[in-house]
Amino acid sequence: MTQTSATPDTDGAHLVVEALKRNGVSTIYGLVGIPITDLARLAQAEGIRFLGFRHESAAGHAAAAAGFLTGRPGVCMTVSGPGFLNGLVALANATTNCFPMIQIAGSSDRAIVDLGRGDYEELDQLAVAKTLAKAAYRVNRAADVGLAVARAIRTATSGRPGGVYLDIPAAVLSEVIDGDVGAASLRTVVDPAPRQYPSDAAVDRAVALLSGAERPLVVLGKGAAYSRSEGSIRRFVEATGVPFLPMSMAKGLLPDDHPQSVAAARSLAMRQADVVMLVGARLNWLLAHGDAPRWNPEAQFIQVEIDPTELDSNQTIAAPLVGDIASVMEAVNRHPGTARIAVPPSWRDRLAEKAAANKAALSARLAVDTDPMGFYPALRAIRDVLADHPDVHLVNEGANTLDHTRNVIDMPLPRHRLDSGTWGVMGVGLGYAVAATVETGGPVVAIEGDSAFGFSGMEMETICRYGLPVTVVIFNNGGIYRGDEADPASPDPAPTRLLQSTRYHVLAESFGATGYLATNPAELGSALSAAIASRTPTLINCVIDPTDGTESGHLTDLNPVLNGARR
Ligand code: OXT
Ligand code: ADP
Ligand code: MG
Repeated sequence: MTQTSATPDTDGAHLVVEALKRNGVSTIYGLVGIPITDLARLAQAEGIRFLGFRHESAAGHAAAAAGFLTGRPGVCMTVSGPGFLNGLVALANATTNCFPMIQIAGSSDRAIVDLGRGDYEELDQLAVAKTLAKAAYRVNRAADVGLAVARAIRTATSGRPGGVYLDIPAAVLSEVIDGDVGAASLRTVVDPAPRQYPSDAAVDRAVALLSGAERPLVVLGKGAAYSRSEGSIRRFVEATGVPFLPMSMAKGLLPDDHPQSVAAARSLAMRQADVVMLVGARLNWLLAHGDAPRWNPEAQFIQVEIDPTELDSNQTIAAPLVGDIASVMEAVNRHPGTARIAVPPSWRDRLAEKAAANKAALSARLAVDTDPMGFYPALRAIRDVLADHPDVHLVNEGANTLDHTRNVIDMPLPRHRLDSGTWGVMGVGLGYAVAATVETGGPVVAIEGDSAFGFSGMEMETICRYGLPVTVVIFNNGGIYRGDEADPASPDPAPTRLLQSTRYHVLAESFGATGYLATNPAELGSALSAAIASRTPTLINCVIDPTDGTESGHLTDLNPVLNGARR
């Protein structure tokens, strides 16, 4: 192309980097190859940090976690075809969890793909992504890169956050255009997630409902954590005295040891509450869809939610509060009727009594040492160490490993717990861990079932390559759920079995991490203390009694039991 201006020509790849930088993207999580290798090099040369992973799922999960932790879309970059598909699990998971994320993938020659002529890594990526992401866009001209990046950022962040796919054909990355035209095409998104205020009538209705409640309950979900409105939520909860129940990733939004937390009286609170205010939490499977008998069939629901189509998806919402949580909670706090909301002492006392009984029962279980070590004594050791490190971000996946850890380890700070989330998905662990430290600079402890670890375990090398302060604790019970299942009818191991003899700590040492083997709480506690203090990559292979686990953890009821399947 002939030069028509004083500014040198540019190309699609340079414009992608410029567009991202202009919109504050400072990190890309990805995995290079045709056609994005130079794009990644360029990004790094231009000051965007490029973190290279071993598998696109992990890179994508890292981008999703970055989105949750920062409120700005995390960016994942993948190659075409299979690399794109590997990343898509994370993009779909981000969408399901309402985390803002953008997956940028290079793609093959449209003219060849669209006629099915068999291009390198041929796949109609846009069509596939459309079914799984919040939105999917393709850039067909270099001059549209600025618009496309802006649109992706706006879509990922505004309203209900989610995953956006951006398809950039190789030909667009290398398309040369006039420098002035390119520069003029770039955009900066203004106010990517504008505030959305609730109507006065909606606030009146909700406050009136709460004022008449005899057994009110607030349920805090990860939407509340994402919205960073812990200040206004705390003011509301403390001014009214309403008990609150944190969902898993909302733990720490208000500290778990807050006197109004009823996490330890979950079933009772759900079964008896008469007015339930959902704040950034959906009435999905994790809340038994709001159905009896887990819930009081007479309960009336208030829902603070940014997406109006979520309302009534399970139960009738008697008082919708549509808006962003920060704006809604500020409006509720300002309402004169809020000062009149009162919680009958009998309701508080009943919940407190149940919580105390459950806590006493849990303490008793935690106190018993077993040989081999069970989940509870192991978690006691971890709990005692983490109590001195409130700044640690805790990543957690598995089944029993997930459920026990969630209930034993209190979170003191908001957005410090990242876990399997709405899909109950395995494989988020090491990607989430990388993002948690990259985005915050703080130390991370990832508590992983041995099966869960396997999904992203190779990212231990990534953690070592970048020298990240991540400690991975593997609860190695030799299996999916437990490690003692035998199948007398087959010479092969049972489908749930894994090799408990695996020396995960030695595997980690081969990447340059410090490895520990822990077989009792004392070894585990001292290894974890040393690991956190060292701020270097560490893996603790924590050997757990193979008989100490239940099928699917706390989800035993969801398993169809088939005749003849279990011996
Ligand atoms: O109120 P009551 O009396 O009822 O008591 C409750 C609380 O009040 C009380 N509690 C407390 N008491 C005292 N103190 C404190 N602090 C306290 N806190 C709470 O405790 C009880 C119980 O509380 P809980 O747990 O909150 O309540 P409940 O009613 O049980 O909770 C319901 C749920 C649904 C909200 C909760 O259980 C929850 O959040 N669950 C999430 C579960 C989940 O997502 N699980 C992961 C999926 S399982 C399965 O799918 C797995 N796979 C298949 C697979 C997946 N997922 N993904 C992919 C990509 N491929 C395959 C696999 C492969 S798990 C898995 C690997 C498993 O093996 P691992 O080796 O990794 O792990 P191990 O199992 O450890 O071996
Ligand atoms: P949990 O699993 O913790 O119960 P969910 O993921 O089910 O939480 O629910 C989170 C909800 O929060 C989603 O419905 C989402 O639309 C909503 N949400 C996310 N961000 C905001 C926000 N800023 N304001 C209002 N609602 C939000
Ligand atoms: Mg296991």
